Amino acid sequence: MATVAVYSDADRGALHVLHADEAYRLGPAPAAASYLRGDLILEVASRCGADAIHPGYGFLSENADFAEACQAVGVTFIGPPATAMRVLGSKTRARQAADSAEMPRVPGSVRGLADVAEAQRVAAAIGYPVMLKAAAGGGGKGMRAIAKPEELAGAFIAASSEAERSFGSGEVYLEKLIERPRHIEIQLMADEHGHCVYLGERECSVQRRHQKVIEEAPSAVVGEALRRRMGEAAVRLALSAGYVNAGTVEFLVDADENFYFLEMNTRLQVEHPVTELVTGLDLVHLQLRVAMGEPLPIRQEDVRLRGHAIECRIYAEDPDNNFFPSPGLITRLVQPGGPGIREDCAVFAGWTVPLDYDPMLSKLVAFAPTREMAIDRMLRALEEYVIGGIKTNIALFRRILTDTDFRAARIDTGYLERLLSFRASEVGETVPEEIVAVAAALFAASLKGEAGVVGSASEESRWAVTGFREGLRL
Ligand code: MV4
Repeated sequence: MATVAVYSDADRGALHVLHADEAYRLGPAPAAASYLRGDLILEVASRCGADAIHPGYGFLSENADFAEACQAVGVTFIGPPATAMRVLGSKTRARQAADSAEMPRVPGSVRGLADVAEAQRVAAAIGYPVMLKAAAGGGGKGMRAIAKPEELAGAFIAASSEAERSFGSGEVYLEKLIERPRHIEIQLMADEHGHCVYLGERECSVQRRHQKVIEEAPSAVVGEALRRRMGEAAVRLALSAGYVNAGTVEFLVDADENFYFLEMNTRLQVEHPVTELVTGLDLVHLQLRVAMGEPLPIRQEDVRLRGHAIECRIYAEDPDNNFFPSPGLITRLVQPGGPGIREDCAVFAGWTVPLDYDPMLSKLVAFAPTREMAIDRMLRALEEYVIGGIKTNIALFRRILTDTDFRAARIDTGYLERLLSFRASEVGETVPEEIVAVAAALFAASLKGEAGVVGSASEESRWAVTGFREGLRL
């Protein structure tokens, strides 16, 4: 199949443009003037005679209006029908759909709350702590945890006005708060002929501020029976919503292995490679076949999971500076490879990472027979990886993958924030004890200004001694 890329001014020299058979400019760097302009994208489609548009996993990928606009001009949108996107795009409507599909969901309301009084009644009925969520929200935006009744009225007003401002709809609803949940999701693929299969789960609990950092398949806590129950429930929901193409059903799983429907993502997701590795399927290829109207080439009993896959999302960001984005010129790039390593990389040496978009550089994926071996393979690959010129989060993965709790799969959605707040472990892990001892002795001596050690420096230059002390602080 011939491919056509679209690009913004910031992406003129990007890798996807280089790989495509043809490429067309959309507009200036800001997404609102380029990648979010559905009208311009459809203009390009008509100019080059494209049969179909793959929306990727950001920008317009979950935009029902864009899917409809494609349909209207006879271009296939590689994704679900706009109607299914609309039902599942509203959290409250999705919760109603979950009920008709007999899918377990978090207890709470299934439609928007009219006022504070109704919120009080619902919260009292389900019991505190509770969570207020925006019906049009996602990724944690417009979400509020509420521990006791006194906090509810203020939170209700704040959450609904935040939702109104962010999403153009102030509709909010209530859920019971699930404590220390895991985030586990089921990958689905449905065709236009009423067939739908589930392709196992992904464990996505290692997150920071609602951004996934590591994903793996399978989850260490999902056995065959739980997988079947979650998978069959996800398929029921998809079929009842008239869903077609790739989709993902998100669940919260509590410590007792109860699972609760959270929401459905109506697109292919960033982390789909881990599912491809454990199922041996090419999900984008399946998306194309389904979009061409073909029946799924596999039945549920053909889906076999093998081995373990783990993905690290490599970002241009500085873990030592609050994960601040670190765009700029990549001066050097040494990419890992070898047995069991897959890298889906978007950059090259000489490329300048623009500050206009999410600074994800690459997805590094390790595959091995067991979780233990996949983690070790990933550690080996991370050690080979060199990205020069910009700050990246590569070192953070070393910390996670060598952490005792992670290796024992003792993770939940709060795991990474807890690890990051415990900074002392970092120094002990990377600096040998002898060096710490020598540094401490020198530092103590410098404070006292003892004979010969650093006393002379302090008299000569305050800058020198300050620099020296900073250095000793590691
Ligand atoms: C929850 C929850 C606990 N209880 N709902 C955050 C993003 C949004 N999609 C749903 N989220 C949550 N909903 C109830 N009733 C905890 C979270 C949550 C979370 C969920 C998935 C992945 C990471 C998370 C991090 C913090 C909170």
